[in-house]
Amino acid sequence: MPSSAAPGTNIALVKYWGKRDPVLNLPAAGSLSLTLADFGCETTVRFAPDAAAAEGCDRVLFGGEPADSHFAGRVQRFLDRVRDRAGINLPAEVVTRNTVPTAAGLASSAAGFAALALAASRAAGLRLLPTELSALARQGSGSAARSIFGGFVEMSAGTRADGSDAVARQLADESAWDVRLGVAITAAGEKAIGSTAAMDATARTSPYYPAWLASVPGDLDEARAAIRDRDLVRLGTVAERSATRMHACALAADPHILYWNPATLAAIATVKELRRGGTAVYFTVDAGPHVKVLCAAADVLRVEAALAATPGVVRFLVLAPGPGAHLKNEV
Ligand code: 2P0
Repeated sequence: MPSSAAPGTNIALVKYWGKRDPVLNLPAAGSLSLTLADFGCETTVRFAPDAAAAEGCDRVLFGGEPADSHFAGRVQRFLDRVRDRAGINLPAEVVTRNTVPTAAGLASSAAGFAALALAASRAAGLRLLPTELSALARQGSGSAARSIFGGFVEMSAGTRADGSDAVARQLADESAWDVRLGVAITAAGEKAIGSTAAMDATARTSPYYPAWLASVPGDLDEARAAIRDRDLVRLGTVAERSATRMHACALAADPHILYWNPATLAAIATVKELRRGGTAVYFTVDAGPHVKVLCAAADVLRVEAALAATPGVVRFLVLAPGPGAHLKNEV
């Protein structure tokens, strides 16, 4: 039976940047994120003798076209883990499309591997617990472990060598707090350097990397407490600090890693201007030039008006907290 899953992506408020084991894809520190509604991908998987694209090769379609060999290889290696676990040896067909607006430059491996973990495990006959799905999704992409759960989610670095405790858990569900995540799109196109390679280069060459890792547990404590108390000022403050420290650490790599463009800085200036005017809005930036902002739902129109009018911002999207990954026919 084919299985379809359509999780939302997630935006980290305490960032993941660095691995303790690149083979098992274990993070070097924890992270904390907000899962978003309707902003991810939809993936259908079926295992069948006729599913192969060629001998020994799964068929992977992305947006209706055969996926490039890099992505198809990453998917096939992920599916091998699922086949091993389910004890099957059938080729797979994977049909995936982004539900992110096209050309937004925001396609995310977080939603992609969360969808693949759920859809592929079900299609292979497995019924995994959410924690097991999170560990499986993590092996595709670290941030994907978080998109298994909705709302506010914490990912643990874990301490076990096999990574079984490097999983996410939900802190508060998507209806717990009426916040909005806005995305100021500042440029189209591929990012300068993929996050996996950039994390590796940062860990090897940035003199600030140990200090970055040492700062994460305190930020997690602070963010957890802020979510518990629904304290937007406290959560926003720690989110900005985590993002700027992550980028400072990457910027200190050799050669440096710089994701920001002039519009990134202009959007950050707008956020600070809004705050001076009394609006509680806070920014975060991932491995790309776009600026994400966190604010109360009641303030989002004012925030949108200011950011959409910022020079270099080509589009502004407003997203609400969303549920965790679920099968499409089992809502
Ligand atoms: C995050 N990012 O916490 C951080 C902040 C980007 C910046 O997780 O190597 O695609 O596949 O585990 O999950 C993006 O990294 O990296 C990411 P891999 P992933 O959201």
